[in-house]
Amino acid sequence: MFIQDDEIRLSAVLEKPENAEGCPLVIVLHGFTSAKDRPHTVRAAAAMREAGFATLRMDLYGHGESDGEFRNHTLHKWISNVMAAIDWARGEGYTDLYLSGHSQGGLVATVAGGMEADRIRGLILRAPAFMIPRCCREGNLLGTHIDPKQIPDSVPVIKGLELDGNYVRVAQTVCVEEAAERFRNPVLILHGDEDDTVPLSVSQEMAKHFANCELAVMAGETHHFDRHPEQMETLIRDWMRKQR
Ligand code: FER
Repeated sequence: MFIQDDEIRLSAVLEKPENAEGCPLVIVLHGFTSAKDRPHTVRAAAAMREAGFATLRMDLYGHGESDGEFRNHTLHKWISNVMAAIDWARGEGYTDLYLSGHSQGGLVATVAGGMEADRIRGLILRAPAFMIPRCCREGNLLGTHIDPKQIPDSVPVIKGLELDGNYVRVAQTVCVEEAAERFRNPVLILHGDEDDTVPLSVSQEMAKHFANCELAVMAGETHHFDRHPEQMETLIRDWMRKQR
């Protein structure tokens, strides 16, 4: 299935729980260089359905099977994609909407949640990369160093990939703390204490900016939730059952 964000087609998978009548829906976002079909994202969505929520896993601009080139993606484009998915879901009759995201997708879920604080009932964030705006202001992109005041046209990042300098320009101006403060509904953050892409301290600091946030620290877990996936599923399922 595709959702349109103007001329951009976004590939998405809608999956329903048993007894789907009137159920809430979670829009599930992947991270930087990732996609909706990665095992840890598929498993997180399955746990949400076990708690009675429908899930919409979507590929964002320049990722997976959606339109756009990787090098041209920005946080603004991803935020626009999420707003398009929210509009799509409302058009389908879903009124109880939640956002979930991994890493860069968790950052974008937070910013979109702050913008749509009146429409989004809760956030489920896995290893959210809240520090991307700060890293871009400091000129540090996953270990690649640039002059943050003289942004190059092209920035080499991981896996031989390049980003357009506009990625940095956009990220430098995103204020995730303000977005978190606008969001008053419940938030669950899952974060492993052996995450070496996004340090646990990033979530510990940001948790203070949400009105209603539970931070579940997962001992021995990494950025990709590959060590204790059952524990991740249990934490998600139990928290989400409490929301219904
Ligand atoms: C960065 C740190 C983390 C960054 C991106 C990420 C492009 C995203 C990680 C992920 O989504 O898994 O400095 O810059």
